[in-house]
Amino acid sequence: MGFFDKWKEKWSSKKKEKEEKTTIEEEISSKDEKQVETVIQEERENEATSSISVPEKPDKDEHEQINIETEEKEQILPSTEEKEVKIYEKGLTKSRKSFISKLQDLTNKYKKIEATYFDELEEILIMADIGVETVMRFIDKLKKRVQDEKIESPLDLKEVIVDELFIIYVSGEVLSNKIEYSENGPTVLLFVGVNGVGKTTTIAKLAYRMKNEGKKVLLVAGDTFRAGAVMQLKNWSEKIGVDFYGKEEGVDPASVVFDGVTRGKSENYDVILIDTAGRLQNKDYLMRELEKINRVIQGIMGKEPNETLLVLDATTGQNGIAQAKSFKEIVKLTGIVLTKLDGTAKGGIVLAIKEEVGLPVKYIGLGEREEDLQVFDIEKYIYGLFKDFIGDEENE
Ligand SMILES: Nc1nc2c(ncn2[C@@H]2O[C@H](COP(=O)(O)OP(=O)(O)OP(=O)(O)O)[C@@H](O)[C@H]2O)c(=O)[nH]1
Ligand SMILES: [Mg+2]
Repeated sequence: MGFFDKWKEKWSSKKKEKEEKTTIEEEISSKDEKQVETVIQEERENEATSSISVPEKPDKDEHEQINIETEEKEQILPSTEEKEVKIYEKGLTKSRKSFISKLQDLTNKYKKIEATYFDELEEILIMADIGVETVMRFIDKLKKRVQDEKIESPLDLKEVIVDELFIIYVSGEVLSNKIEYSENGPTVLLFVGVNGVGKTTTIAKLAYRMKNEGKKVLLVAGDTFRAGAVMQLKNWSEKIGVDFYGKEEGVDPASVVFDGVTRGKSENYDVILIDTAGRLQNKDYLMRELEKINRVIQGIMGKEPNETLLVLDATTGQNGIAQAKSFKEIVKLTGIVLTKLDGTAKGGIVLAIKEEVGLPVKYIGLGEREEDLQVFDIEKYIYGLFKDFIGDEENE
């Protein structure tokens, strides 16, 4: 019984829909007979009380009705988790159509597992950006399982493949996707990464999420280098309705961060999100700049930023891994934001990051809308990727 069974049960859309329909029908019909009818009947008899008007003193029956309505709504409307699963599914479509359909073709091609099957599997996984070393280890493990468990057909290997890929992510060091919030005073999040990876839009999307959670958010324009970067962040702050602190282009970013974080602290912001310029071309310069920014934050807050998140563009594949390794040498990173997963057909990069960089992926970008920035969840990710590969067909 593998990892996938749990999520197949829970999230498989076909099964889910069927189950939901029956449950709702059953629930409604039983309520129709027992409760809803009575309540509606009584309400009808209750003079002049229309379904929209709010009586001054609601009686017991009306309370009951409200409860029933809420219950039914909860069953009909998708839960937040289901909505998130849909965003994962949609955002991973490209990868599913390419990488996963190749796995499917391979499974169909071989009646029996043989050496060339593994060669082809290896190639597919490497092409999916999983990373050569990880793939090698994975294939060795798979071969051993095939031998130990006497697996003969590629069909029987499907779930083993998914399980083993999942194990790559969850084994060894436990990587938490949780953001470290401060108990007292503002939580400071610093975003770093090379040009164009999606730092500024990630900050905007995250600020939007946090604002909707009721947090008081301040954006600080620490990228004073690129022309238009300050304005871009300011425009975002206006669009999403959060506060902004910035100075003109060319000003020392550490001085902007100093003033911004000072304001954030004195005005009791919950979260301060700091944008930076990612000039990796000049490592020494960038290192000094980020050190200075860190010193400034430490001076005001008495500690380092709660999180220093490296933003990586998933479509750059192994190049992104190289960026992560370089940034790790110059600044203390606490996690990764992996953007544009919707734009890659390779999807395996999350596993390579875990194996080769050793940092947790905290958020992923699955599209350009605000809700497309999702907290990274390995289970939803694996499900979103492999749902067609494992599928329900063998059970139906
Ligand atoms: N499809 C897709 N596009 C994204 C995602 N995240 C960011 N983008 C796009 O990527 C482009 C670059 O984003 P920016 O936020 O400006 O990147 P940046 O890292 O701040 O770039 P610089 O300020 O130049 O260093 C924009 O067009 C974004 O809309 C994502 O998850 N999916
Ligand atoms: Mg930017």
